[in-house]
Amino acid sequence: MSATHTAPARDRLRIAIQKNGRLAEPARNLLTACGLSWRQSRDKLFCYGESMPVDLLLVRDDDIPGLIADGVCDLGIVGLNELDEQAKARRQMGLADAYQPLRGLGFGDCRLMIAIPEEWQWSGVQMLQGKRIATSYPAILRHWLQENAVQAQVVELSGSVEIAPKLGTADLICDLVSSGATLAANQLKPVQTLLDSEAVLAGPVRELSDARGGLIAMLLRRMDGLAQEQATKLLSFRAPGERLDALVALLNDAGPLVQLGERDGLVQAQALCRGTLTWQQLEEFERAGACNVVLYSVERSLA
Ligand code: PRT
Ligand code: ZN
Repeated sequence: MSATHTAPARDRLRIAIQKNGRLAEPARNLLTACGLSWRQSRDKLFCYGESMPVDLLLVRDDDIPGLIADGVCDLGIVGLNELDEQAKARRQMGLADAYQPLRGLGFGDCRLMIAIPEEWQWSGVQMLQGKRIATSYPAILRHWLQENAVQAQVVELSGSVEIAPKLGTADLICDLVSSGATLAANQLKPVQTLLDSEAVLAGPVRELSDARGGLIAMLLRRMDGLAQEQATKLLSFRAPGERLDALVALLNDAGPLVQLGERDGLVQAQALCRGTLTWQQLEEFERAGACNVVLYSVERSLA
């Protein structure tokens, strides 16, 4: 009997995304922007890919890592928090890695944080010694406690973690935070980050060798293209010709400057810029001699 297990080859790719919830719509929008379309409506569990052989499975986010591990789906869009929790739980059970984040997707940002009652003074990790910590992320929390040599009791809850201190079932919590409003409403304050999270595209640990491998490569290329487009801006401005070099030097990662002509002693110029430009950077640009400064979004670029 062979010791190696070979998954049956499939020629259609299957992606698991959240059916309802915070990541459902942005995940679908991202895949649509990558040129995918489906036959079924959004409330169905399975969407058959029309433009490409890429099908969707609409599920609960908690199920996504397991679906990839079992080979039911090839890719998934899920919070790094969920993926990392299940990956660490597998390791703690002695199981091999079964999935990995392939790309950060730039939405669903949040942080997994330790939060303590407002009236406590945070004096560092060691003050957690002997405390009861409520969380829905027991594997990440246990791993972190161990790394910091802290012995604490992990109280595992599937929801409403933030009310545990009030109910007396825990002393403090470890939960996801985005605006911080939920913590404040429960008289808790965030003091320590365990994980910076965002939605990720998760995939198998080994590349797939059948047709699905090519489909994944194409999807990744399109996602990278989209990310680059979103990060590219066109900066347009007017400035005295002798100030142009100094002005371009202020822009990090700007493409070649294009001069569109001169009027009233000022050159009309444009440059493609990668990354974000803050208000402060634009104001500094103006102080250095530029006027009529406008920053445009770029729809498509072959530059
Ligand atoms: O039904 P299903 O199981 O699929 O959905 P779910 O209810 O488990 O997940 P959902 O839709 O709430 O979240 C999906 C993913 O969104 C999470 O796994 C995170 O990756 C990401 N995300 C981003 C968040 C938040 N921000 C967030 N703020 N997930 C949850 N929260 C919760 C948090 O747990 C806390 O209760 O919002 C509250 C805190 O928010 P603030 O703004 O008050 O700090
Ligand atoms: Zn869930």
